[in-house]
Amino acid sequence: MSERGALLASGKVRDVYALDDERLLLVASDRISTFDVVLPTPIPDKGRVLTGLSAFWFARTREIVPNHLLELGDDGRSTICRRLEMLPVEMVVRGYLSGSGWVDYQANGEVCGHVLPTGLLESQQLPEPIVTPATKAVEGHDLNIDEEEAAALCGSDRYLQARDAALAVYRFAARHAQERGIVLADTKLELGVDSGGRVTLADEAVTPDSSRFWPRDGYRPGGPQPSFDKQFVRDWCLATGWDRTYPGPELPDDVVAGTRARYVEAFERLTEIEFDAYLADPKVVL
Ligand code: PZK
Repeated sequence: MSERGALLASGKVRDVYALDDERLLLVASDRISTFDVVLPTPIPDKGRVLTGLSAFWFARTREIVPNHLLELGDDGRSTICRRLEMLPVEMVVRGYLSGSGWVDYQANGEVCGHVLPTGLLESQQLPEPIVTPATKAVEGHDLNIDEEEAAALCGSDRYLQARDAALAVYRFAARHAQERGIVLADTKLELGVDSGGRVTLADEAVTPDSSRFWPRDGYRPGGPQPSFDKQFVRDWCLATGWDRTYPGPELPDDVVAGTRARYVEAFERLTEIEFDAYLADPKVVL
């Protein structure tokens, strides 16, 4: 047992430690994954960008839904969080038709039981944002379910509270992002229940790793949109002839620098805070 506590869960790019019965330590690394493979070369400060953005959204949505954030670390990449009883489903909120939503829509005109208008294009904005729950399977292989199944897994009252919270957070963040030149196509939110029974937002929130961010300039429905943060790295990796299997290619310095610049640009556009100010004192986002 280290002073970080016991490792509770480990993701591809971050770790969770149990500090005590009530608190967790979340640590975001600089690792980057593309096509579900973690690349051997880190992107400096990527973990800080994601931690800072999450803390920014938690601070600005706390009136909409309570969240698990207790303390933002001086290193900018770790947070102390309230330990929750996590819901067994992830809430994906989709404002645009992309990814598995587009795949499912093409197959039967529905996404997780939401019947959508006919004739929608890939990446088109939906008439209203929808919640498409998914069960937490092996990472990168979440299984979409319909809202009836999600309600059965969570309890219908809890499911409806979580769904309403997720929709409200998406609407707030999508409007904020749109006003700053970024389309928030969709976002995956994780919620839990605190010791008082309150549905509470957890994990990271509205980061480039949990969401699709598209540059508003150049947004054209009718095909896939370039990812704000990862397109540069994806294009470079594929141009090497990489077959998308482990291990991925090592990144050259210019690709590392270009990718870091995109993450920092997303942070600065969304927060309107200079990233150097965040590095000097992470609490500026709160
Ligand atoms: C919790 N994860 C997901 C997996 C990660 C994160 N506040 C909380 N209370 C209880 N459990 C969790 C949280 C949060 N957040 C979330 N696992 C446990 C996860 C792998 C790596 F960093």
